Amino acid sequence: MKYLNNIKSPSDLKSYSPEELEFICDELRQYIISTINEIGGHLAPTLGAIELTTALHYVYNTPEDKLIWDTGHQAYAHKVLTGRFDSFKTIRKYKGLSGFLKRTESEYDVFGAGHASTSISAGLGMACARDLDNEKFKVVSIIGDGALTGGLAFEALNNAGHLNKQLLVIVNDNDMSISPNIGAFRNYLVKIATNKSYNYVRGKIGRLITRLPKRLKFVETLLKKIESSAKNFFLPTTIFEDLGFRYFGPIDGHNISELVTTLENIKELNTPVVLHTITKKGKGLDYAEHDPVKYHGVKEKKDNPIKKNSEAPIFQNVFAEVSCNLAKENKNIVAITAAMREGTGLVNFAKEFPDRYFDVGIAEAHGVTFSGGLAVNGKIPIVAIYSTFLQRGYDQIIHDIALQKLPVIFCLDRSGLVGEDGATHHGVLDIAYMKCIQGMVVTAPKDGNELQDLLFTATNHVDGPFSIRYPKESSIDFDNTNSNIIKIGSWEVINKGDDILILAVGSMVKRSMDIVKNLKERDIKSEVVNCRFIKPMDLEYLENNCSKFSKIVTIEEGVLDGGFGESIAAWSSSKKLKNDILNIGLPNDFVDHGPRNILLEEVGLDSKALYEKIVKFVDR
Ligand SMILES: Cc1ncc(C[n+]2csc(CCOP(=O)(O)OP(=O)(O)O)c2C)c(N)n1
Repeated sequence: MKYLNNIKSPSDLKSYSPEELEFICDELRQYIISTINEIGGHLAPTLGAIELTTALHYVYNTPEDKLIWDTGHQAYAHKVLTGRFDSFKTIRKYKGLSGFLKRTESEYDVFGAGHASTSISAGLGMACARDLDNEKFKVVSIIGDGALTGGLAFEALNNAGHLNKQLLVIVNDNDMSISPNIGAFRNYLVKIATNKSYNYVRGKIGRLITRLPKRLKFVETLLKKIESSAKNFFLPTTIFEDLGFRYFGPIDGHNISELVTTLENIKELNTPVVLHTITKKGKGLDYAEHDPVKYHGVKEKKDNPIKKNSEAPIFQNVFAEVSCNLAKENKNIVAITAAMREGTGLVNFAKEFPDRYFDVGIAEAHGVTFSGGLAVNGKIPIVAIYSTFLQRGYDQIIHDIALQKLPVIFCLDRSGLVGEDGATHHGVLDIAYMKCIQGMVVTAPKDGNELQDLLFTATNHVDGPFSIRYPKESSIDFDNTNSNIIKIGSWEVINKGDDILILAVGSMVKRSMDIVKNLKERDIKSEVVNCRFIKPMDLEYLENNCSKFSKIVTIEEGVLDGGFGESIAAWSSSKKLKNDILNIGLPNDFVDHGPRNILLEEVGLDSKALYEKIVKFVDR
């Protein structure tokens, strides 16, 4: 790598001429493609942002000037250019670089990211702090058209237009979210980007400028003025201008010299500015350009499919099949996703029931309240959102759904530790945040068959909201036979024993069963209960059985504070029982990234660690 080897920080970039930046972009592209194809990670988003990243670090004086990336999945080139060229091979690996932005990783990652739509708010905050301190650095927030569908981004635009600070917002518009971007705002961006007359004039002028001999350089200014007038004529004003921003663009986000010139021209503007860049997701890699959905992220080459040890499909595939089956039987069932059609397993639902499928954009909060509206009018909404992203819709779950006892079904995908996406994406809070909501039924299936039954039960539950959490891993058992209604609040004893009581939740049921034999060999006979209802709990079982056991263990894949174990401890204490209770769960701390099985080992939730903890507990 002729160039990259010598770029240890963005200041090294500045020693090159604008013409050489193209070669640097080529190397970046080559390096990122070959590395990520080998080790896995987000691919297409970064390829679309290579020129933009290079131009930004070339023109701005980072890290004094602040570049704030939205979501962070497109910031791989930023990592490589900011001193992480060598460690780039460790991205998303255990103890390696994060796949998103992380302040503790680099001074160039000025604001952490992982969830979408945050960059304008964060940038505006920095701009205000700067002005309060009379500092002079520049603030640039980079946001994708997908992330721009999030309400938070609109709130920030509204606030920024009013505060009137220097803040450059770059819209990285590739017309894609993970799946094709949707929504009226997306249509609006397309309209600007594809205005035929303006683009015709722009193209002509652009070509003229590139052919101008050096001695006629002064004509360039004139031509640019003509272009600007053409823009005003064909695209009278944009919504951004109406909101108080100056708007520049649309410009070609892969034309590095145009990017550099434009950024240099607008750098000193002391107002809110939007620069609209048109990019291609997957740029420079044929197959990624043609199928950006598939190549949004790629797996590690040597990665084994999750099905390896089991013929059972992953929970997401069970959800995909069961939701379609239920929808065939019940015309009132509708499905809602917040821009995660593929991840949550709603691709077939969208195909089979296009009128009953709603992708609301990266707008979890809206998605929840929207489902409330559907429920009020007799629909049965299945809201499929990752546990971590549903945090965005928390007030809506309480105020719009639970308070009105609306029968909305929340399917909390990726609950527990997600693996390589790391701390921003682990779904470790949902037991705690759902459990405390009045009237919310909170469940976790032990396997695919139980997911099917819980979903069926949920579609028949009319008294209020119902939530189901499941991780991304094998569903252990799924034979797609008939669905059964499970009595609300009923647990299932799956192993009888009289020495110790193990109350296990969801993903921890199988892991508890895995150690029953080993415990028995040590003469510890364990009763294992599948606590599929985290709330309401099976009070009948607890009343009839708890006093028989002097030692109780609870196991859950969620943080201990506010978790299921606390419910058991509180119940036991309310009954003045004297059992010794061991709560096993996730630490009340942020867990980094790495393969899910390694992280489970690290936090002591693999079978071996569970066995050791329980033996120690019994022996003490
Ligand atoms: C709050 C939230 N919801 C969902 C996601 C999952 N997600 C990651 S990237 C992405 C698409 C972002 O699209 P865009 O901003 O246009 O970036 P692109 O990938 O097209 O470069 C989504 C939905 C997320 N990171 N955060």
